[in-house]
Amino acid sequence: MKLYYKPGACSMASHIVLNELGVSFDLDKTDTDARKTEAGGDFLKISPNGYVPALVTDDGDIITENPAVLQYLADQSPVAGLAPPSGTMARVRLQETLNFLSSELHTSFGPFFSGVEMDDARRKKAETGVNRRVAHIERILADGRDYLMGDRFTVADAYAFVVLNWASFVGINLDAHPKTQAFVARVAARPATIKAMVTEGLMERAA
Ligand SMILES: N[C@@H](CCC(=O)N[C@@H](CS)C(=O)NCC(=O)O)C(=O)O
Repeated sequence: MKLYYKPGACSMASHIVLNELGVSFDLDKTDTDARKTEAGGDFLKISPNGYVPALVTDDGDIITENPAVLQYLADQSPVAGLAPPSGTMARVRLQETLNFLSSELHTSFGPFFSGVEMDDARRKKAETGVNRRVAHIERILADGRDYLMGDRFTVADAYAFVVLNWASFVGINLDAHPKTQAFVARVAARPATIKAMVTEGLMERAA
């Protein structure tokens, strides 16, 4: 398998999951602005919309869109338990959560990465949008669970971690969401997450 990624972008969720699974895979760093991959390929031939993640399977299929890529990866090693079995209500709940992460939480960060300067009023509105979505994460975690779907880490946690981690990057304070902050720290401490962050150049290798 080969994952096309951009350091720190949402593709890092799939990178974390690949590490969690312990499978072998290749990475190709992508410049989404230049539409080029590090290996010299035309990224639009891989991902016609020009965004990461894009996963090329061992059979040569190309999968895009975070919820699809993440569930495909989880289904490669069901014993790892990174997604409940298809056809169960637990799987529907995972899909519900992945869609929330993709269409609501992830999208709410859009204004911060649009490249368009925001005045104070616009920034405040964008921050309110993020906080409203993070409040939903906080509600999910309110019963004391460690991870979004319960006591077990799933692909949804990898995705949520990557997006929530952008908050500090763009200067959004999450102090109003203490359970979410603890969740971010919990996922950050997982060896698979540390390995992905080191590989993507977001942190120094631990001594
Ligand atoms: N709907 C897509 C969105 C993916 C996305 O927003 N990718 C961003 C990085 S987080 C990207 O590659 N942006 C570059 C661009 O759009 O040119 C998904 O869920 O996979």
